[in-house]
Amino acid sequence: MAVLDILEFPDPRLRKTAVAVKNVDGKLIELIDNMLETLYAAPGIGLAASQVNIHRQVIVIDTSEERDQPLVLINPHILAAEEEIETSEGCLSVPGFYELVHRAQKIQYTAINRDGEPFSAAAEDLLAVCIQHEMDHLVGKLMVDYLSPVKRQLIRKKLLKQQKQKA
Ligand code: QAP
Ligand code: CO
Repeated sequence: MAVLDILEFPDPRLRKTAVAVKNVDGKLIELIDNMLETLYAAPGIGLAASQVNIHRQVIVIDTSEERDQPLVLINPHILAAEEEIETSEGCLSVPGFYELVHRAQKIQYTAINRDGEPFSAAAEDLLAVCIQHEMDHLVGKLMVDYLSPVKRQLIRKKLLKQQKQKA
């Protein structure tokens, strides 16, 4: 297993649209396991394949306290969404920034799991928010897109400066 490099805003590769997975084969399971390792190492609660520059519809999430309940979503779809919630969100691709974002509080969704089996489930609160945040990554959308242009530009400048210092 390996910890993967995470792309950071405003990297244009974060804007790519992910394609649906056709087969859950050994190579995809290796990607999933590397994404989980990357998620736990960060540490984070959610990571989309787009963030590690793999443009396939794969998400890993763990919102559990003990960090022992990995959730793998391949080709996720939201069937229904209701109620509104405003949560302070972070993003591994926007390190150091937490901002309020409106999302649906409850969702019903379908996806394929790590064993290649389709399933449907419901999620609420933090898990529901996290699934919506990660699904946005798969269509090249970022949490900063929900902020005012002024805030987004400020975050962009600060991160670019930070990235230049690291390089
Ligand atoms: C998305 O984000 C999320 O800035 C997942 O310095 C987050 O795991 C959805 C992280 C919150 C809903 C609520 C962020 C780690 C992790 C940082 C993450 C950082 C270190 C973010
Ligand atoms: Co994110």
